Amino acid sequence: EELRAALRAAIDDRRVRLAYQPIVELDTGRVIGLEALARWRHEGRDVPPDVFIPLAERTGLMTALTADLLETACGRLSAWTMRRAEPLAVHVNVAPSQLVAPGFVGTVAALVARYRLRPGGLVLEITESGIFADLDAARRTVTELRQLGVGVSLDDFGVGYSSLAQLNSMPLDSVKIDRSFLAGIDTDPRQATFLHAVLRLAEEIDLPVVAEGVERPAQLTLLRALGCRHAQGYLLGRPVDPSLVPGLLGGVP
Ligand code: G
Ligand code: G
Ligand code: MN
Ligand code: NA
Repeated sequence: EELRAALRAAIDDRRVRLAYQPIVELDTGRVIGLEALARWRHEGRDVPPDVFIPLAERTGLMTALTADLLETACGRLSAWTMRRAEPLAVHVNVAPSQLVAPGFVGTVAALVARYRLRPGGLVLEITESGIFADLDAARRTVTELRQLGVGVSLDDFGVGYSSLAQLNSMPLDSVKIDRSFLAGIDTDPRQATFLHAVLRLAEEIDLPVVAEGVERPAQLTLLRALGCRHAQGYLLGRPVDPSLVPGLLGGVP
């Protein structure tokens, strides 16, 4: 209850921050996207998102938090792309409840207009549990988002229980392969075979893939050999403060 009040105040004062982790095109090494990850410092320590995101969900703060973080991320995106020719995407995680919340698409539409976001500039990361709570509602929302030029990526791909037929019926732009699929690929041939199968599957249904959780050079080598084009992970870049992002983009800070 105390923590909830503190979180409420932090949202109201816009003190929940975003760190940005690069998403890299493996062929060129270029940063093509940034995943925004929420960070909250409370009484001198970082409260992990695994704690405050579920707290916000449980206590009715998620709509306010999501609106605040989306606003922050879109503002940054707009500033970072102002004098940039190459496309850049900022990915924002959207909790399952928000995807089908009344007013969500309207909130996003207002930001797209206000910041004049380019198509594909904003990408929302959703999870299978967000999709399957209400499949029809989710499909409608995803369709509307795409009409606004907002990308939709399925996060944590492979760990859920969705049938491929259901996934295939969702107009997604990409999938992010959960890092558990990469964990042992450089030491265990069976894991590598499994990842290969997941990559083939995504290719089969025409979905671009981002591999998550690349920590070691050997994983990167294998991903390249398997034809994976985009990846994210500590080896390629940790989540950083927004002030460091222009440096990552190769521009003048
Ligand atoms: O860095 P990492 O510890 O940031 O994040 C832990 C978990 O919290 C991940 O599953 C991530 O998707 C989730 N998360 C981080 N930021 C946000 C956010 O802004 N919104 C939502 N819904 N989840 C987030
Ligand atoms: O659920 P989602 O994929 O949004 O979660 C992103 C989480 O993964 C964040 O907590 C982020 O800090 C973390 N993360 C990003 N790269 C790596 C990595 O290379 N290794 C590990 N263990 N975690 C990572
Ligand atoms: Mn994510
Ligand atoms: Na993920």
